Amino acid sequence: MLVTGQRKTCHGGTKMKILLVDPPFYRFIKYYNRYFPLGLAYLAAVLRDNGHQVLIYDADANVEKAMEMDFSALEEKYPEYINNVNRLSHSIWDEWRNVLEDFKPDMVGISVYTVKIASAFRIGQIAKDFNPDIPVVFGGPHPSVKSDESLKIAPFVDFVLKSEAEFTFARLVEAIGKKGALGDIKGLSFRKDAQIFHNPDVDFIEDLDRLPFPARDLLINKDTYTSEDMGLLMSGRGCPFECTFCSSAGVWGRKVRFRSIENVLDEIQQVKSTYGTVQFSFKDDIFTVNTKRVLEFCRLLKERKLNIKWDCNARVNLIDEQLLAQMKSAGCNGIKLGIESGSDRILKDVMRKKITVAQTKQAAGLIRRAGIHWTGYFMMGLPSETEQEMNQTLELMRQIKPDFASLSVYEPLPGTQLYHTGVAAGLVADQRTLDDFFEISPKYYYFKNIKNRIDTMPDDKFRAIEQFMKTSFHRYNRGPARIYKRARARSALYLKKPGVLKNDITRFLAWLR
Ligand code: B12
Ligand code: SF4
Repeated sequence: MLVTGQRKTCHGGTKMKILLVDPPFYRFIKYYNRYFPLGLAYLAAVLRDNGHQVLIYDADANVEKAMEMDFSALEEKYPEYINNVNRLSHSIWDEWRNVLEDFKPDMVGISVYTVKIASAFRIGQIAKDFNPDIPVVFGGPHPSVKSDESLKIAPFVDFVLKSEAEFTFARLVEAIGKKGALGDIKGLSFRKDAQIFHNPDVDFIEDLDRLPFPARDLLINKDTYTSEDMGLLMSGRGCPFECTFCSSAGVWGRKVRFRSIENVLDEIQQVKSTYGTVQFSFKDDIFTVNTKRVLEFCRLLKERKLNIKWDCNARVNLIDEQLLAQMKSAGCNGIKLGIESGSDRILKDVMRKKITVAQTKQAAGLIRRAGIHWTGYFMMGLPSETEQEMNQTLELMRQIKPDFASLSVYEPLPGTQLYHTGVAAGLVADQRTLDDFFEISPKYYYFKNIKNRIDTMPDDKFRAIEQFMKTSFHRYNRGPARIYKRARARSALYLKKPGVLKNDITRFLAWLR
């Protein structure tokens, strides 16, 4: 494969221009989205350390003023998303062509989440139209478990790097530059002479402190993010639980690995001094998975006097009074909990969530008493779930009164246990064609019968319940008590950074529309 514009690096290898892309999704439907691609920023940092010239194009950062915030109506916009993906003259695709033209990359890497796969394919296709010699690499949660499908159906995808990919990507770039062997790069899948090869799985990085800090400075549009946007970070990787709907293990495995607390605090300090960030958000699957470590983190954070606010994901069975008090006094102003269901049968037999409704109620009481703003994540539409069980979920939400309640409708994510059970039961389509992804709404990607996504009732009945639940959740969140609590949780931030208040008001008005 011929690669354009290569030069020698100071290490004697071949220096490449690598463009990393987060495909557009929310932007196509004008929804609020300010998450910078943390995974790509990690990859970029390692590639830069290896002497390559790297840029990150976050094609999904929505910098326009008119942003939609009603996430309960998001899925209704999916057909519009698919239409826009298929409109090759769309301004976002022109923007992508311009980015290619300006940077002239030697290689393109694309981050792929299942919901965004149509966009990811389009990004790859346009890159190949621009220059057929550019290798296109897929990575991220979706291809980590669907590498074979991606390579089979998309001739413009050359390589897939599964799971954690910082060091394997650097090795792939080196192998391509030197025209070296690909067979010993773990986690790599590739096509050669029309045949697809899958190398053995990656060895996870044991010592995460070996990783450089994410290269936020390599985001093409870094000036369009607020200081708060830059505050995403991860203190550890992996989750030991085995919830049947969740795809965490496909990326990180089951063993939890932690960065040292000093390393995490150094990153916080660096981001604060570079971007003025005072609100951080931990994206670890479960930040409180090791409660002793969290207590130590809180102690050292206070000792360093970094004076920041932060939020994180936790689990109802992994919080207690002492922990919450320490977290609060160290600046924690937000906790997100997966509540999922109001039915113990669904929690136990279908989700294997290893929590009970009683534990949830107890945890809700603890957080309320601790005075930390909290979000509850709920889910409906699981296989075998009845109308009565869906009602129990709504009832539980009203009883435990989270400060914000988020509802998602179950979809079978590749690689999850429920996905495999669904395939065996004939409810899940294991293979999709390229055309499928450009035609079907992302809501139904792997459902076999898109006209009936649940096995306990006819589709029209399910849709009516779904609509009722979504409206109920949305109304609940718009209640004055909820709005007041959110503003109160962030009031210290407003004093530190009046700009945050302005942004919140803009978002709030968009959400009320
Ligand atoms: C923040 C977050 C979000 C943000 C947006 C993230 C974004 N940039 O778009 C919000 C809140 C909007 C969100 C929404 C949703 N999310 Co989300 N989210 C996360 C979360 C918590 C952190 C993501 C992150 O930054 N990770 C940290 C980085 C370091 O990891 P990473 O991105 O996976 O990157 C690593 C590898 O995957 C790989 N890699 C990634 N990209 C590339 C590219 C190349 C070229 C290569 C070689 C490698 C590579 O290398 C990286 C470093 O090792 C993850 C869970 C988690 N802890 O990872 C879930 C997760 C990504 N979300 C998930 C889901 C299901 C959703 C929703 C569909 C939920 C819903 N029902 O509404 C929506 C839809 C999102 C959308 N439209 O894009 C799933 C994705 C599963 C899948 N198969 O796609 C995850 C994994 C959660 C889970 N455990 O199931 N999410
Ligand atoms: S849902 Fe949460 S607790 Fe369950 S496996 Fe996924 S990350 Fe872990």
